[in-house]
Amino acid sequence: MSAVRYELIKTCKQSGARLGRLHTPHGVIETPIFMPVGTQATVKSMTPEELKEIGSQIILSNTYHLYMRPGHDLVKEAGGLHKFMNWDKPILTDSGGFQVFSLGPLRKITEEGVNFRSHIDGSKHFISPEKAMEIQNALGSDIMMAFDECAPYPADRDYVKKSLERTTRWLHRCKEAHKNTENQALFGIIQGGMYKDLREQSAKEILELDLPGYAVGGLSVGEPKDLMYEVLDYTVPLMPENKPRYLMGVGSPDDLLEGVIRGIDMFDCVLPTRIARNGTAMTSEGKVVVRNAKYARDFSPLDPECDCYCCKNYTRGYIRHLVKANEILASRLITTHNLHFLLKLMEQVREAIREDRLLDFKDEFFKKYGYEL
Ligand code: PRF
Ligand code: ZN
Repeated sequence: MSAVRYELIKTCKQSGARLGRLHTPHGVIETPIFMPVGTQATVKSMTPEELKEIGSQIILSNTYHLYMRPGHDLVKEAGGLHKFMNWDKPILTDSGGFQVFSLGPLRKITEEGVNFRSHIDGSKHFISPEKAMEIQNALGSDIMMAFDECAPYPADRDYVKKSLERTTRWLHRCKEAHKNTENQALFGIIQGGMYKDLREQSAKEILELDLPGYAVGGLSVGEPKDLMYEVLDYTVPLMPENKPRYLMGVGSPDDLLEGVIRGIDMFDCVLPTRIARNGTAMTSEGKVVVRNAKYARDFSPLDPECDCYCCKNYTRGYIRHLVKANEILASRLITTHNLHFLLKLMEQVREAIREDRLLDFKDEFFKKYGYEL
């Protein structure tokens, strides 16, 4: 038995969207779902109680960062990541591949794995598929991602082909090295850049391993939005119906809707938490850059339609003051609101799928929200 099981509840009559349930060792997740990012074993500025309060069902954490600091052995000694950070709901860990590749000149890729220097102290390290599994096994996440290479954009066809073939070989090594299949599910990642035939090749190779879930990687790497939607148009239909489909690193409201419509079940992104910390809110009327001078005397809530703790109790003018004064509470309040906004959006999306009106919901949402972010 696999640690994670996807239950398809229904498919939307207006689109490719699916309503489902993901059963994990730490509870059931309603899909489609957005996963807040807790890179360093914390969703920045939020306690687990606060995350639950705004409706987080699952969070994402990062192998690379926890390996660098405090080290996976220490987390294991603490009783695993759930216990270490006091979060008893599901956790998905990314493999470190993507984060290591983001280090740029600090890293070198070989068939064996990736050599890199720490972003913290410059010390030398190596992550291979086997190491990525060892680290994630020690962390004890419910869902572990395969160690892959996310090709940059743009990249020539020849490079992307070699890269996706290496990602397939790495996936075989991940599966072989994965201990603890009873409690942790390994998800494979489809690569292939913006090339249709290469996405088909990657999907075919990756699906052969018969894993409990699959992700689409290599998107939202700087390509135009329409190109990402086009790649999803031909990639998602290649993925199995009876397994969860995860679009990695995507989390703007418009991309979430476009992804769900094409059949994606899971998303993660640092966007809502990152822009919160520089004073930007996602609202039902679009982006509100609350640090702007025009909000100084605006004593209405961040989002008049929102019922989160922040919007029920504080004004734009007050939050702007906190942002300008560099007060910690600004980050906490806007993060609370932004996460609540995206989690509520996904709840509305699930409701719309249930009632076969997701396209109508999307039109209505865009009319108010606009297309920014
Ligand atoms: N691979 C992994 N993590 C990721 C990505 C990927 O391709 C992306 C792509 N946007 C985000 N996070 N392992
Ligand atoms: Zn709010």
